[in-house]
Amino acid sequence: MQTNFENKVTETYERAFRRGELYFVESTIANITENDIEFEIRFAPSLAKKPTAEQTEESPLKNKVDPFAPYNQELFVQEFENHVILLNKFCVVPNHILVVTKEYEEQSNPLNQEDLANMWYCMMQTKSQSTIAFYNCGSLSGSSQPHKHMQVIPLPSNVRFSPPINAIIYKYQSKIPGEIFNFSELPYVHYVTLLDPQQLSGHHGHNYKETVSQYLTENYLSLVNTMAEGFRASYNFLMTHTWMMIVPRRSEKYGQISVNSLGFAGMLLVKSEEELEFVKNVGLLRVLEGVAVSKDKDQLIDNIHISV
Ligand code: B4P
Repeated sequence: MQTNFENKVTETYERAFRRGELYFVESTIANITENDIEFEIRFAPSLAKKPTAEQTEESPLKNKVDPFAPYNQELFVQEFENHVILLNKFCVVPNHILVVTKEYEEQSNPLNQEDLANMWYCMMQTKSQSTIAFYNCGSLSGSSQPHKHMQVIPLPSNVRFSPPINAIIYKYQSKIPGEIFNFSELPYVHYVTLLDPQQLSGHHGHNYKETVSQYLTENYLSLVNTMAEGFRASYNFLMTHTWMMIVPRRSEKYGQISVNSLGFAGMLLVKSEEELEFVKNVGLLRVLEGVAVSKDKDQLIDNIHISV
């Protein structure tokens, strides 16, 4: 059964779509398996026509309009004290939502307790499907809008490992919640922590939102603080019901392929046949390693040296 929140999201989505205020972008999925992970490559050719941030910067519209202030009322779902929940105007997956700050804040700012509380709220209120929340932080993280926004997308429930990166999580179930570790299967620097189901269950006092968001914030900050200081300006943050991950970035693209947080969940988006072939030939992990920081010691030392 759907929650009131889900009903509101679906109604808003359908109405905005009917009225031409929201675009559902058709895509097909190709799978490629590397290091025991069955990655999903989403091929969405019509997105290639959408102007990129780079193109927009070079165009006469240099002072880009902020799409979130004012936001399109047709995409509005709900408001909180400091955030609004909007539907994503260009979605590849239906009911993709954005948690946007009401006042302008930079997309390179770290998340605060209220950001995490409202991301978690959207995840908890989506009961009929699993979800993943993410934040493309900073200019190299794959973000195209500088106004602070977090995102939550529903995941397919008929797929065994959803998101695909979950295929390796089970090997790390003995890790203690709160402990920071990384997956040996991945060639790039990243930090993961498992979330404690007890801390998230609401058994800790009556102020559920406050205690849970405090717990999420502590875990998020310990991931951020584990990154070398110079990397804290651009990174991807991902959160599911059971884990959080952070991936420092050193470039936005590998070749033509722009990667956002979902790439590190094992879900990569490509916009042309050439990009699809490129990823198949080069290898998906190599693309991800190319935009992140390689675990290769020389590169790591080099990057830390440059960034401090
Ligand atoms: P950002 O954090 O700035 O960047 P992004 O998610 O990587 O999306 P981008 O804009 O770069 O789009 P792309 O073609 O790569 O997020 C900005 C968000 O605001 C986006 O969701 C954007 O669509 C949305 N937006 C822009 N104008 C808006 C407006 N006027 N009102 C409301 N929302 C507005 O990717 C296209 C879409 O596919 C993105 O939504 C992206 O998140 C999503 N996507 C990428 N990989 C995916 C995958 N593997 N599976 C499913 N979806 C995927």
